[in-house]
This record gives sequence, C-alpha cells and structure tokens, in this order.
Amino acid sequence: MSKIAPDRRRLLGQLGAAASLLTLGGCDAFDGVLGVGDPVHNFLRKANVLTREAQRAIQGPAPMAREYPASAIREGQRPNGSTDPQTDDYLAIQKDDFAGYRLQVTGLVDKPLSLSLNELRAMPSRTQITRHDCVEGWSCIAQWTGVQLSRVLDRAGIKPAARYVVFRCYDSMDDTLSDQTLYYESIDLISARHPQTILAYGLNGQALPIANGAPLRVRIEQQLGYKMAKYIRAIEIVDSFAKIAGGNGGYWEDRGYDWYAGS
Ligand SMILES: Nc1nc2c(c(=O)[nH]1)N[C@H]1C(S)=C(S)[C@@H](COP(=O)(O)O)O[C@H]1N2
Ligand SMILES: [Mo]
Repeated sequence: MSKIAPDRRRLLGQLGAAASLLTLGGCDAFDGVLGVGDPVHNFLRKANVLTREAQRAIQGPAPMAREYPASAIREGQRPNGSTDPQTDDYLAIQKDDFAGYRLQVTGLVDKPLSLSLNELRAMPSRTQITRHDCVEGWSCIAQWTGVQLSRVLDRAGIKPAARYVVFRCYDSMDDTLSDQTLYYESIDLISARHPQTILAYGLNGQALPIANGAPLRVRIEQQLGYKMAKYIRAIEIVDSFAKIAGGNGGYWEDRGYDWYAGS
C-alpha cells in the first residue's frame, strides 16, 4: 500500500506547484483540471486506497500547513458552493448579526455546549494566512481568525469512544431540510486537534462574510476545500459516521469524493 504514497504525494506536490504558479494573482481558476470524472481526479481516487493512517505513518504527526505573509493576499476569498443559504433556520439566525446564534456541541461529550459568537470570540484566538485549494481547480490565499477546535473539544470533554467530529451545516443543496440535502462533513480527532484547525469567525480582518460561511466555518488546512464546512450549526462527536446521511462522512463524499482529502 505504501508504494502508492510517493506517486500520490508527488502528484499532489505538482498540483500544489501548479496551483502556486496560477495563484500569483490571488484566486485564479484552472477549471476542469480536477473535475470529477477526469483522469487526474480518477487517479487521486485510486491513490486514496492509501489510508490516512499510512499517510500519517509516512509523514509523522501533524505537519503544519504553509502560512503566508500578508502580502500574499491579493483579493478576497472566492466564495464557492453555497454562498447565500435560504433555509428558514439560517434566515432566522442571520438577523441581528447572528446575535441569536449558538454553536451546539453534542454527542460523545462529557458536557454538551451551546456557545454564542461572543463566547467563541472570548476564547483564545488563532490567526493564520493559508492557501485554500478547491478540488475544482482554484486556490486562494486568505487570513483566517478563529478559535482552535481542540479548545472547544477540551471544553466539552471528549469521551474515550469518540473518533470523529461531524460538522452539521445550515445550508441545504435544494432548500429541503433532509439528511440527504443538508451539507455536512467529518474529520477524525487527529485532524480536529491539529493546531491549525480552527472554527473561523473572521476573514481578512473582518467578520466572516455570509458568502464564506458566516457566522462560523471550519478551517482544516491540510485538506481540500470541501472538507471545510461553512455555516456550522452543530458539532457532533461520534464513534462512527456510517449512519449519517449516505454514510460516507460528508455531503460530497456521499457523491463520490474522498473522505480523506489531505496531502
Ligand atoms: N456548508 C457548506 N460548506 C462548504 C461548501 C458548501 O457548499 N456548503 N462548499 C465547500 C467547498 S467545495 C469549498 S471550495 C469551500 C469554499 O469556501 P469559500 O466559499 O469560503 O471559498 O467551502 C466548502 N464548505
Ligand atoms: Mo471546493
């Protein structure tokens, strides 16, 4: 299995290099390069038989994603996917600058939490300038500010059986509210406790805009864009995601994307 690793990592490295070249102007598209069904995407899918455990055994624990100087930010973060959710619940919290918003933390925790934006902002914050890579073939460098997810997990207390963090979102792909259409994502506790994994409420020095996931979205800097759930309603700690929606751990995973989208 580990024989696949150098190829996959080299390819991802080349894609990264291509992305860097193409992103000198900020957010530039090279659309189609990684579309679902094209050969590169298919290659990545096959290479993903390499498990995340094997990748981590090769890489060692918690490599940090590259952080950039402020001068690398050329334009705003390009909004993608849902950019203006219209579900009733979202429209309700959007009023009053999300004053009524509460992040729910539930599942395999000692103490379920319900945190307002002010409570999240009062926790120690982290600001990082990183590059967002979308599987559709564009990248963008932006500054993100938020609270480390590990701090929220520690506050709730994670039970020993916990394995994954599930992000439940407000946006639905067709404005019906079913498990099959609501955006969701999941990561394991290693990704969740990575120092650069933050629940972001700030973008480029401003409050996180609606287009980019207000009031709260996650940044998971080792992985691709679709993992980074926007419009987070709740965080659920689970031992398995097999029974959630299509059972593959995320909205796009249920439609064929890889669960582990890291390099
Ligand atoms: N809730 C939710 N989160 C989401 C999406 C979405 O449609 N809904 N799209 C994903 C994809 S594919 C990408 S590339 C990023 C885009 O984030 P941005 O709009 O801040 O650029 O959000 C990800 N998180
Ligand atoms: Mo994406």
